[in-house]
Amino acid sequence: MSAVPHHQPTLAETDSEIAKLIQAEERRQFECVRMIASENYVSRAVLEATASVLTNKYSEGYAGKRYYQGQVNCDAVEELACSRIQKLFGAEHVNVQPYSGSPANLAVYLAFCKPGDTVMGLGLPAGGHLTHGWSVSITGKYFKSVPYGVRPDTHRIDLDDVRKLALEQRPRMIFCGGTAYARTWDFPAFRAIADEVGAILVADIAHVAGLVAAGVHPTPVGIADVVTSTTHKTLRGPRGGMILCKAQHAKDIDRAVFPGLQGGPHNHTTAALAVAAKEASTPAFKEYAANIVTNAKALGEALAERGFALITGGTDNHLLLVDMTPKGVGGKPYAQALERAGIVCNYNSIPFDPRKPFDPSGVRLGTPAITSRNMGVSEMRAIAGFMDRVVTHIANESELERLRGEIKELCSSFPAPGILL
Ligand code: DSN
Repeated sequence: MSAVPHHQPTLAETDSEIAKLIQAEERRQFECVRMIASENYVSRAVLEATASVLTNKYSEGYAGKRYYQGQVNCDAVEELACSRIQKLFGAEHVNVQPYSGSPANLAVYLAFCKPGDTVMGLGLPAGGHLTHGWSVSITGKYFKSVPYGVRPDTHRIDLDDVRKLALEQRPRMIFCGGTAYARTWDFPAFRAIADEVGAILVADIAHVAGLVAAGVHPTPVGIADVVTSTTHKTLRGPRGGMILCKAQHAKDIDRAVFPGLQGGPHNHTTAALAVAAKEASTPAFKEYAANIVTNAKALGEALAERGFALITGGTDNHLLLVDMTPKGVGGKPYAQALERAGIVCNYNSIPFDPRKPFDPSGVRLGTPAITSRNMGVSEMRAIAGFMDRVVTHIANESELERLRGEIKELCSSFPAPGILL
């Protein structure tokens, strides 16, 4: 008798409900213009690694120093992922085990801070991340957080203000990086401020990691003490996190991730990250990253021509933050109408937003996913036109339905990585 059953039921046979939902999601991702700035399409190769038997294995510890036997393949996978990421970013040390960006950031707090220590990061309403010390996050509850903001006139970070705050507050740690900031981060300037007050400098490059890898955004590696990131945004890998640091911090970071914060790493994700790092080291990826920025600028210009108010007046990276107030509509109803027309983005607070976070003034747009479909400048102009028509016809469901058809038609000409429709 064979140990292997002749027929192993497929997902559709085992669980048709979930299979149908996955299929429907695949279709949605194919038929929509996806402009959530943190999302992307991973390659078929990354999807394959993510769906592999590596998910079956526990591997607490690090390569060569595990707590369970049977690591011959998982050690090699993690070593490959680390060495590829290390090379891609020029980092002295890499930890690829964080489950995502928030745990990566928490591990950094654990490595360097004690509860009650003062930390500084860009405030959430100004475009920072929850884990940079925002009040509702554990990082704002267990630490004394003194967020910096952006200037009321330009909506850009004012480094003189950051320095002044740092000199007053003497933080243990300063975060730079954000989720809704469309301008280049001046890492050397943050380094100088951190040095002046003796703070650890952490650069969270989750949003721009792919741009950094491709040399399209300046790198903080070698400047910040620690660099954290997700792996699934512009870097176009699986959902996960990573920490890059100077060699002198390697032990503290590794101990903070495991056993400090996490148990076994997700080996399937590690393998998929290794694949993504290999993809990101190619000339094609460099071109892709440059195109993300070209597209974001083109989309911004086309929107501005149509009277959309761009926070900071435009973008240096992959995202745009748009204040919908001059168009007479809130960010949330606009994002909802866009979705009905087949354009998916998120409503977002703008700096000094008079409205509440759950019903804010803005929308955030990003070009990483549509650029992965090889859409270019002429499609950006077409999308700006669609977005304008959605504002004009926001209460006209039949016009939104018509637009949905046009957007579906546009998408049908642009294959999406990982989707075989
Ligand atoms: N949720 C991510 C984003 O959309 O920017 C940040 O964690």
